Parts: sequence; C-alpha cells; structure tokens
Amino acid sequence: MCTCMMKVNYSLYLVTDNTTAILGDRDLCWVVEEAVKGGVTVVQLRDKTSETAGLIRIAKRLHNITKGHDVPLLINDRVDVAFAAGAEGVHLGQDDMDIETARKLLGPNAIIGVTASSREEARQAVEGGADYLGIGTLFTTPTKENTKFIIGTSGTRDILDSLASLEQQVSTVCIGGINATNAQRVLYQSRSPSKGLDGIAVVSAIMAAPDPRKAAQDLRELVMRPPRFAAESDDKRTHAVDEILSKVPEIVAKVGAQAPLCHNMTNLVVQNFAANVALCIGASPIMANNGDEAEDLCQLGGALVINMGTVTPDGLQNYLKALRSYNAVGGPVLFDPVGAGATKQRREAVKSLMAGGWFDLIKGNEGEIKTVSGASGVQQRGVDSGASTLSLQEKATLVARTAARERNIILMTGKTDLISDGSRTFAINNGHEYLGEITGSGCTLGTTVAAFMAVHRGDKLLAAIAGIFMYEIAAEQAAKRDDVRGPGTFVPAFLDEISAIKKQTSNGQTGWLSAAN
Ligand code: 3NM
Repeated sequence: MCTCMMKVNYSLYLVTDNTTAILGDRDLCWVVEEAVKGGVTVVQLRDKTSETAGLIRIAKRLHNITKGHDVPLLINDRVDVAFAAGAEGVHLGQDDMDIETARKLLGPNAIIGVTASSREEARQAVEGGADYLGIGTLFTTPTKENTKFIIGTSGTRDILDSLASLEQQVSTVCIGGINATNAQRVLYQSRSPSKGLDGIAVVSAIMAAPDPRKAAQDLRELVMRPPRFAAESDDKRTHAVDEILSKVPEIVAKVGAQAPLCHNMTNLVVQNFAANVALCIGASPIMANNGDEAEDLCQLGGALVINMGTVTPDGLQNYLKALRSYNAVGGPVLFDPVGAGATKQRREAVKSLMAGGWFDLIKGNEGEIKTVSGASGVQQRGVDSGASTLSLQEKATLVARTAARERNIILMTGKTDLISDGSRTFAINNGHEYLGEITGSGCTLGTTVAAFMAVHRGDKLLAAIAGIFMYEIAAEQAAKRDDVRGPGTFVPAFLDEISAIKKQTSNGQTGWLSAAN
C-alpha cells in the first residue's frame, strides 16, 4: 500500500467509467492520463463489472500514470484491489466495508472517502474517520441511475453546515450531474456560512468529453476562479428602509445616464411593449432571441432577461447559450419563468435553466415562484403550483428561503410584491390594478429590473427595488390622469409617466418617490 502523507487537493476529482456509453471505444488509461495532464487532482477507479484480476491490472496501469503526476488513485468499493495495486486509498459507499476495517487493512495513511447523502451519514462517516466525503447525488444524472437521493445544492449546503459542529475536520466534494456549465454555480450555491466544498467530482464531464485534457483544463480553471457573477457584491448592503429609499433616485438617474443595454429574450406578445418600456426608463433595448448573439452582446456591460412566455425546445437551447455567456462575464441575468407550473414542458424548462446556469434574480407570480422553489432537482415537501394558498407571511418565507437556497434574489409579484436576497426581505405595495388588465406588465417589470441591475451591481436587491418603485409609481400616476379611462388609455399614459419620472429624476426632482409604499 502506498502511503499518502501529502495534503490532498480535492478540487477536481475524476471518477472513471468504463461503459461504452461514456468511454466509447477509447482506452480508459489514455483518457485518465489526458485528464490528469489537464489538471485532475484525484482519480477514483470505479468499475462495477470487471473481475478481480482484471481490475487489479487496470488499477496498476492507472497507478503508474497517476503516480507520475502526484495524483492519488482511489479505488471504488474494493479495498482488496486498492491493497493489491498499491493505490492511495478507497472510496466507500454506504453499503460497502466499514471505515474502521478498511483503515485496519490499508493503514493509517490511506485516504478513505465515504458517500454521504444526509447529515446523519456525513456525521457517522466523519466520526468514523473518513478523510473526505463524496456528497450526493447532487443532480439527476444518466451516469448513475436509481440513486437514493437527489439533494441539490440546498441539501449539499445543509450537510456542509452540519459539519461545522463536529470536532473532526473533513474534506468534501459533491457529485452528480456536474459539468462546465454548472460547476461554478454549484460551488457558489452549496457554500454554507461555515464551510464550502473542497472540489467537484465528475464522471461524464471528463470521461465522455471528446478532448478529456481540455475538458479537465476548463473545469479546473472554473473551480479555481471565483465566479464572475458573484464578484461584484458589495458587503456594505443596507437593511434600513429609509436608507434604501434615499438611494433610489441615484439609481434611477444612473439608468438614464448610462443607458445600459437591456438584452431581452422575451415572448412574442410583449416584444414591442418591453422595448418601449426599456426606452422610457432610459435603457437601450435589444430584442435578440438567438442565443449565439449573446456571446457578443454580453460584452457590452448590460443585462439579460430570459422570459420563457412562449418557450419552445429551440428557444430553450438559445436561453441556455445566452445564460452561459452572461454568467461567464458576470452580466446580470433575470429569469421570468412565465407559466412555470402550467405544463410539463415548462416545468422541465425551469429545471433545465436553473441547472444550466445562475440567475441574479428570478421574478414570478406566486405559482411561478412555487414551481421555481421546487426546481433545481430538489425534492421539496409541500410545494405545489396551484392557486394562491399562502398568507403574506408564508409567501415572504417562501421567497426568502428560495433566495437563500439559490443565493440570488427572488421577486414574487402580486398585489404586494415581495423581494428577498435571503437575508433581507421587503414588501412593496405600489402599482395599480390596470397593470393586471394589460398584457405584458409583469414581463416589462422584468425588463426594467434587469436594466437597473446592470447599472448597480454592488447591491442588486437595491437596484431591483429602485426599478420596481419607478415602474409601479409611474403606473399609479398614469391611472390618476384625467385622460385615462381604462386599460387602453392607460398604456400610453403609463409610458409617458415612466419617461417623466426619468426626466424629473435626472433633473434632481424626486417628489414622485413620496408615493413609495
Ligand atoms: N456517484 P456524472 S452520482 C459515480 O451520488 C457517482 O454517489 C454518485 O456522474 C453519487 O458526473 C455518480 O456523469 C455519477 O453526472 C456522476
């Protein structure tokens, strides 16, 4: 048995797979060698089919490769194979040999990792002497079907949080459905206040990649670099309502002065109205539903709205491309999951989008936010997408919990709008019933909020609140006008009033804000 005295770097942990679906007709050792050259830091040989002698042969070949790069080799389940091949350790599932026996057989310096899906499994493994935990299953994955629990980033965070109270230190990786598009989001959203993950474990993202070395390089870079989307948060975020109100005019004026690009991937019904609202608040709208265009557009310092009001399978792929482009540069992205709970296709689209990247803000009505709160592949209890069943307090709790879980901002619109970043939750009572009688008022609020986030990135919750006040107070002012007799005459008056607020604010007149409620 090889002993491992070095501190193990768990940042990019590769689990092998020898099935044709993943490996194809390539040589396992070649793929692993390429992956290690690309930056994999731990290799686990996982092979559920080879007989013992064959498995030992493969383990020895792999060990020759990994040793040359100072990368530990661990064997899944098979303590005997680890011993015979001189590997650095084993990875044990919940139904495998107990840690104590494995430790006796392999020696005190062997690396022993254990799969954990719950706080209890994690505690037992740590107290039993595990060196690291493989936390999962994070997301459903075709690589390993029929896994016991899909725990999502919230389950992972819960386990990490529970480790803080234990005496022993343990390293952690998570596994299941991780790839280059979600690796940074997974690390970001899984971090508990007391502990973050030490790395990610992947199978198909490297083993099935046409160029495993490049795939490993890309993943390693993503894991080592702080996500751009989280880079600009301002630690001095204010909680006080008066202070928030005092900053609103400055942000409204910034939108007018900077004219941020507001990239809308929105539904067919509201394109024209959304572009008009964007112009009236002072933003520069572009309605571009082709995801490939996002690569250029995301460089222009603006924000993206993904509004899935008329989602199609092609549209979904376009949204995912654009989301990746904006996430890569840290451009704010607002998700409007229109009709999220209405059909299976929409529920699936919400899951794909939430798995495919990170949203700075998710905005929806009660049913949509309920669907979002049940997404992310997480099994939630008591979540449905039916008619309004929640009290205001329950809605506020749902909004705050979902925001804390996603580590983003959740805005639930309604007679009272509720907005939270997980630690700060506010209710806003502005607006007018005409907004509910015209099409696209929710969607264009999304356009407004996105543009506001583009210019005030240090505190996007504050930016969103400023946008909501501008929009909803403009609606109140429009509804009061003598020439407004109903929803038809309301629309042009509403655009006029938004534009008037922009002009007044840039001239230092902030009286309109006294209606904030
Ligand atoms: N163990 P991919 S999930 C090997 O939950 C394995 O313990 C899991 O494959 C667990 O990276 C899994 O291709 C498969 O999604 C992960």
